[in-house]
Amino acid sequence: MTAINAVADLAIEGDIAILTLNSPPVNALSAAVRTGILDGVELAIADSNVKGIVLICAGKTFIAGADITEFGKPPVGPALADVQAAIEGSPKPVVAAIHGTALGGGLEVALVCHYRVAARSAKCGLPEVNLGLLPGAGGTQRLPRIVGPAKALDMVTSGAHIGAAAAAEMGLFDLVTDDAALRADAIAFVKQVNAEQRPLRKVRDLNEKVEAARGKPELFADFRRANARKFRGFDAPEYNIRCIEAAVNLPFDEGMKVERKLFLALMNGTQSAAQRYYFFASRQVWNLPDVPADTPTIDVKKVGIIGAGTMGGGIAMNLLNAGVPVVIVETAQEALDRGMRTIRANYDNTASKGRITAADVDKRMALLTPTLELGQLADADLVIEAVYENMDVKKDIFGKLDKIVKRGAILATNTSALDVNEIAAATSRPESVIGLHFFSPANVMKLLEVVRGDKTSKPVIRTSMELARKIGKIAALVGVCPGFVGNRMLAQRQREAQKLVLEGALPWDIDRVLYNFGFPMGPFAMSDLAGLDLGWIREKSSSATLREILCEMDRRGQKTGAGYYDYDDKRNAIPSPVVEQIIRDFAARKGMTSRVVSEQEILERCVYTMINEGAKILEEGKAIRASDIDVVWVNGYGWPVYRGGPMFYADTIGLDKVLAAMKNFEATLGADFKPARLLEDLVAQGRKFGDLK
Ligand code: 3H9
Repeated sequence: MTAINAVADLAIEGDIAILTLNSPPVNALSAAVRTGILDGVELAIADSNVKGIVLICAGKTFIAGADITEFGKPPVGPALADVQAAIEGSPKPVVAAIHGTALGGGLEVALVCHYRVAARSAKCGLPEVNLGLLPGAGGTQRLPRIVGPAKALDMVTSGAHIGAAAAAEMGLFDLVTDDAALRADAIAFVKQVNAEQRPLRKVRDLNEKVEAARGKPELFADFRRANARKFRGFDAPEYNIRCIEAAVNLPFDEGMKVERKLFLALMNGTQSAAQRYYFFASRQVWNLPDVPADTPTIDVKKVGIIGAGTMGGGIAMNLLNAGVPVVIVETAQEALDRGMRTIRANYDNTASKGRITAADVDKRMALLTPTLELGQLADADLVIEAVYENMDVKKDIFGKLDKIVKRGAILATNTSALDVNEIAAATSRPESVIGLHFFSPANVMKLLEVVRGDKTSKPVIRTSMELARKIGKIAALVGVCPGFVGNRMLAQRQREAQKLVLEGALPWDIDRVLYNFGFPMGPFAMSDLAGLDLGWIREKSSSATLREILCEMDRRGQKTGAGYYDYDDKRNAIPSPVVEQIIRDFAARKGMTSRVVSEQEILERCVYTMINEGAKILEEGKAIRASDIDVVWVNGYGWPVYRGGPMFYADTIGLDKVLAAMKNFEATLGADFKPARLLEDLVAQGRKFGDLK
């Protein structure tokens, strides 16, 4: 065996050279890996005893793509295109032996090999779109030549990982084999290619499928139309589509030029910078400086959930999906039955769409035990309280749990804003108490805020984070403060939205600005969806706010056919002249004179105040890092990932600009805009949120 460099070695077995890459964690195409491949292939080609080459990887995966950490830095080492040219132009057959995930540049390297053999558990895909990019190493030109333009469009714009069997069916893999036999079967495959004198197939020369689609622009027009909603605001999907169009309409080398040009345009843009940042942010969030990964954890074999309402039921489903037995507790049989029926109906609905089988539904329901007895939670390892937001009720429940549940179990509250320390103080074991703030609908939303109380123990924190990962959530560890990270920042936006309406902007003006910014909907459309009467009590309502007035008129949101907006029978929102008049009258009563509010003012007041609050959260140590705040916003509140998150966005536009605007607003509109100390300090030091360690 010859070591090519630190990450590649070449073994000659009989007349076959086996080039093995070993660059943990994911064999990304760093300069060293590119050098290793290039030198290894050249050495094998130069060796007259070698008749064929197998390219294989050590560790958990085949090449998972370009090395994202190299992006934006000056290029070093050989260009990937030169590495690929050496493989594709090799006079001896090169076979890729694929296990784990062949993604992005990894699949593009496999596509210049003459053949591909894959382990049964392997997957492949071109996920560049999720980084705001497109496959920039020939992927957009070679993929449609194998799978056809229609499937290629799906793959490059979704970034989906395709299983080995499906990939083989599409022609991407030439042989699928048992995982343990991959190396041996890949070697056998090259020998067979030689024995049968099969051609050294170059994907670039396969023109049949792209030519068949030529002169059919409707393929692309239809695809764009069908996905317009999904792609809204993102640059990368459109650029990916243009590349597939180029593959169909232009000769290979011309198509490659289009791909290069569009790849560089994306790479140099702010969207990809934001999405690449988010990729690392979403991994960083699991890193807890004072609660390392080797902190002992508690084995969670049985979970109790208090409350079978929407929240409790949704939380239960997360656990059942992961195979964790759940006991769900209610105070009345009727509520318990209703909760059970809802869970069952949700599962049946998923099964009817073919996403799970009827057997899956039965298996999950069998793990769920309904009860009216709190005593049934005595041996639970984790109890999650999910009743309505009332401190006295929660304290009462935690006091009872303290007496019932075994020592060492985790006692969690799903509160979205209340003081976890106060709840913990209702027990004799505050170290076991933590907040697990699920977002609604809890079985769908990815985010979990794990709220650490002053006394929460490290094993309880670590266990909560691990459990979050197990049930497929993305968790951010936050500290106790009103609304924690997400709702605390949201409150700023809500307050400004309400104030802006009294100053002269209409709900739909504000919604439009935030929608165009990239949110799925604005605050007023959101209120209509959630129901304006959340927390509204008719007896106490005194027309004191717009919301009260609307609720009193039975305009309680989409469910009553009217809220801030009117709704037609297809639930399309229509700006309401009635509401406009109500607003004008209400503002007049408050002595406000209406003025024209610019779109820029709407955006700045709604978003900069959130950023400012984020700065305060960091200042107070309620979030570990600025990027954790961004993870919360992308996953919990629909912040457009192509803008990274509020803190990254602030860094992108410039903290000095945010500070200047806050100061201006403070001078005219008062203390709501007082800049955070951290914001002032960073600007004074010429630093960004991203520079904070
Ligand atoms: C591309 O290929 C462009 C080309 O078309 C054109 C070029 C000209 N680079 O996710 P994990 C790190 S764009 C650098 O936790 P898993 C990751 O940060 C690329 N680092 O593991 C983490 O580090 P740490 C297209 C990378 O098992 C560690 O590896 N490819 C890269 O849950 C483990 O990662 C992609 O977009 C990378 N490419 O999932 C694939 N990938 O331990 C991106 C990972 O310090 N990667 N790291 O936190 C993935 O989707 C997942 O990592 C994968 C493994 C599925 C591979």
